[in-house]
Order: sequence, then C-alpha cells, then structure tokens
Amino acid sequence: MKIILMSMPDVIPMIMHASAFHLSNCGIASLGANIDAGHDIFIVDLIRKRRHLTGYLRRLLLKIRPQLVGLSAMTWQYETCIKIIRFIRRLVPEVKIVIGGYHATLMYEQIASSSEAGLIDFMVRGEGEESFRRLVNALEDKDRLEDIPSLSYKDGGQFVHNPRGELLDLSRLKIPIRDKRRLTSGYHIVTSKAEVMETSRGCTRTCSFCSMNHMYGPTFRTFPIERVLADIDDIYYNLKTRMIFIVDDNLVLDPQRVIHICDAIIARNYKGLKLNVQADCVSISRNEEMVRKMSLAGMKTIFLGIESVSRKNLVVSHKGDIVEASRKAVQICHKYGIMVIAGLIFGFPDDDEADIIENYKFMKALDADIPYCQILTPYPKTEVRQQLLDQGMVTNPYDYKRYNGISANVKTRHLETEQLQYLVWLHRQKIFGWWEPSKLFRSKGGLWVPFWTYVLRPLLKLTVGRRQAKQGWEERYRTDMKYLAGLNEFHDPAKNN
Ligand code: B12
Repeated sequence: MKIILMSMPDVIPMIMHASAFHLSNCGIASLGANIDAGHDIFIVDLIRKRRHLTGYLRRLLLKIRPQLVGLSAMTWQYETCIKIIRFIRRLVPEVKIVIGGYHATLMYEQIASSSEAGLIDFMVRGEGEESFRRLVNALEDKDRLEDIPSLSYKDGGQFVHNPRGELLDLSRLKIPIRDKRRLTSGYHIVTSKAEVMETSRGCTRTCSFCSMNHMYGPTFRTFPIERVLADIDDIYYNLKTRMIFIVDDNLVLDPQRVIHICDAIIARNYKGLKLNVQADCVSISRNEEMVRKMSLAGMKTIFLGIESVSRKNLVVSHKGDIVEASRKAVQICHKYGIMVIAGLIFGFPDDDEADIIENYKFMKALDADIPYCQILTPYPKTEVRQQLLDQGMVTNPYDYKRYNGISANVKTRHLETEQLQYLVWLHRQKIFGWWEPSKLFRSKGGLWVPFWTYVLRPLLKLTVGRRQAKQGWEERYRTDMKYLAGLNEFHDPAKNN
C-alpha cells in the first residue's frame, strides 16, 4: 500500500522568527517506521513547504497516488488540516484519510459529530504506532478494524470509538524514519541543520495548562539507552547532523537515568554534538552533578518552564514555588556553559499590568539567555480551560486557530483580551528591547552572534526604530499583529483548483 504521512505547515515565531525553528515531526516519522514491511511509506513535513503548499501537494499526490494519507495536527493546526484533507479528497477521491496527534486525541467526539466528519475515515487517539500499524494491515484485510485499540472508524457512516489501548512498550519501537522515505528536508535551528529524537515519553508533573495527560496519562516511560544511542548514531553518522532537539517533555524526571545516558554519550566521543532539551527547574536546581554531565555530553541549551513568578499564579498552574528553583537552575546551567531558554506564561486570572512588568523584570534579572513568552491558552480538555471557563475568563472558546500560545484568548480580572495582548507585547519591547545576547551566548553562539549584534540588530533598530519613532508603539504593535494574523493563512487549496 502507498501511504503518505504529513505534519502541518502552520508555524509560530519560535524565539525570534517564524523561520528560525523548522523541525521534522517526530510523531509521523515514528509511525512510518513502525508499520510492517511491504508498504511504500512517505513522510512529509509541510512546515518546509509553506510557501508553495498547493503546488507541492498537487505534485506529491498526483505522483504518488496514495491509498492512505495520515495527517498529524495540534489543536491550532486543525483548521489547516481540514483544508488539506478537502484538497486531497478532490485530487485523489478514492484515498482513505486518517488523522492523529493532539487534536484528534483530545477532540475525537466533537470531530465525530462535526460537519467535517464526512471527510475523515479514521482517527487514532493517543500514541499511534501500534494502532496505525494494525490499521494499515486491516485495510489489506489482514486485521479487523473493530479489534484495533485506540482507533475510531466508521460503521454505517457513524464513527465508532474503540477503547483506548495500553501504553506501548518503548523498547519495541524502531527508530524514526529519516532516510529517503522522508521527502522534505532543510530542518534547522537558526543556522544549524537539526534533527529531533526522543529518550522518553510522558511527564508526571501536573501542570494544569498542559495537554499531555490525554496522550499518556500521568506516566513516564523511557527508551532503552541502546535505542537512544542508535538514534544519535543515525543522526550523527548517517545524516551528518550535529544539532539535535530532544523532544521529551521533561528530560530530567529521573536524574540517575540522565546521568547514565550522558555517560554513554560521553563514552561515544561524538565530536561537535549539540543537544537541546526541555527540563523542569526543580530537578535542574537540585541535581548539579547531572547538569555537569549534561554539559559534558554536549547539551547546549535547556528550555526551562518557569511560567510565572507571581505566587497567586503558581497556585493556578500547579507549578509550586519555583522562584528560587529557577534562579538556582539558571545559575547552575550557566556554570556549566548551558544556555537557558526560559518560558514565561502571562494572562493568569489575577494578572494586571504590574504583574506583567514584574515577570519580565524577574526574567531579565535572572539572566536567562532567551526569554520565551506565551499567553495562557485554554487548550481543550485541560484543567485550566475548565477553571477559566468557570470564571468567565475565556473570551475565545472555539476559534482554535488562535490557540498557538502567543495569541490572547483569555482576559484577566484586570485586563481585557486586547489589553493583555498589547501589554505583553509592549513590556517585552520596553524591558528586553532589541535582544542583547547574554555573556554566555556571546561566547557560545558562534558566527550568528556578531551577525545579529553588528548587522541585523543595527539594521532593525534603524528601520523599525525609525518607523516606530514616527508612528508610536501602538502602530508598531498593529503591524506585528497583522503579520501574526497572516502567518498561517494558507490559500484553501481545495478552492479554485
Ligand atoms: C517537541 C515539541 C515541540 C517542538 C517542535 C518539535 C517539532 N518537531 O515540530 C517545539 C519546541 C518547537 C514546539 C513548539 C510548539 N508547541 Co509543542 N510540543 C512538543 C512536545 C514536547 C513533544 C512532541 C513530540 O515530538 N512528541 C513525540 C512524538 C513521538 O509524539 P506525538 O507527536 O504526540 O505523536 C504521537 C501521537 O500523537 C500519534 N500521532 C501523531 N500524529 C499522528 C498522525 C496520525 C495519522 C496518527 C495515526 C497518529 C498520530 O502517534 C505518534 C506516535 O506515538 C509536545 C508535548 C509532548 N510531550 O507530546 C508539545 C506540544 C505538542 N506542543 C504544543 C504547543 C501548543 C506548541 C506551540 C503552539 C506553542 C508552544 N508550546 O510553544 C509551538 C508551535 C510550534 C510551531 N509549529 O510553530 C502542545 C499542543 C497542545 C494542543 N492541544 O494542540 C503540546 C502537547 C505541549 C503541551 N504542553 O500541551 N513543540
């Protein structure tokens, strides 16, 4: 059978620009790798085809003429996903369509009773490898749809939802597809070629804004060290890529495991390996020896979710008191030469302008290398969504396209949605200004740092700064928002084609 698996083209400006972070999708690459032999599988990350989406899709579909297309979408990408499905159906009407990923997992019941249900043949909820493998077999009459766990299929035109399956034994999964079966290329972080891999799945923390609970429950499973090394070998030797983004939600839940992995990586003596990971402040702040090993193993940046330093907000987000922990975590990371991307979330129900300023000032004083700021988003089925709905704080409950982490969909007791969006933008400009690379960044950031400091930043200051002096903050804000609003407005490929 000919199968195409696709991830969506929608992107937000990560760190500084919408083109800075273009990574492959680990989910579809793992699904494709784990079907049984005898099928032609193709992996396509549409983030790399954003500019020529319609033409690319047409050529791809007409050339391959797949029998099955699988699409992966987060909540905010679902609208684009549906547009693409319409187009696929028009070009290859006989094709079967399966969707999976976060939106299908969270919203399968709503999708099943929506007007789009007719466009979709199957949904896979949760971890997909085993259900997808069996679905492919069932389409060749080698398995039965009604026996496949976590699958939603149609019977008499209506979706039937099979019970969810057990979590998978990760030691049985093959490494993701990164060879010629992956038709898109050019994945990068800023100017470095980059690939993604996993060392674990799940997280036992209970952050109320996170969607992961519905994917894995509050569990944490790890891949065997040999598999982690096989993944690195594939990326390092076969793809000659040195930069790896480890997609684990929280790499450091088991510090002893991290030390074992680091020792194994150090023993392999990969030259120039650069690993980027996500971790929690508390584990980092309490495990200096682990951080030292992480640095020796090539870990260069850590994303730390600080979220908010206002005490009242930490109660809402279930983060515990991480103010001291975050200070200590940044200090330890810097001591071992690891850069910190620090995540902040604005828009908790009690936030006012003073809280926004306080949080930015805290972040500046923290000396984290890059601030990553989001606005509290009421993702479907999260605990925080229900709390915010109950308090009447969600101003956009259903236009999920705006659920991208940077658009305000809530208000607070002190700020209307538009004010919140504006003040988060304004104080970022005022407090951080044109980003100043930290001391560590200057010493480790390579050629990109002088390029930013001496070429790009002066240029931007001159052009944007001049425009702003003339037009004022509000006009510049409106220009930025217009850019954001248009970023993922793809031409509906099903229209006029
Ligand atoms: C790594 C990661 C990123 C990376 C991107 C990596 C990449 N390749 O693009 C970065 C840091 C850039 C990122 C950014 C964002 N992310 Co993010 N990210 C993750 C994270 C931590 C891991 C994703 C991953 O690779 N998992 C491993 C793979 C194997 O699992 P998977 O993708 O879930 O796929 C499995 C199943 O879902 C299923 N499946 C998936 N697709 C399909 C398709 C079919 C056909 C089938 C059958 C099955 C199936 O089977 C797969 C294999 O088991 C998740 C949280 C998590 N731990 O899952 C958040 C997560 C996906 N991100 C999220 C969000 C919101 C974002 C942002 C919008 C905002 C933000 N947080 O910054 C941006 C948008 C980025 C953009 N495109 O512009 C949310 C999505 C919530 C939602 N309800 O939609 C999550 C769940 C985090 C959360 N806390 O809730 N992210």
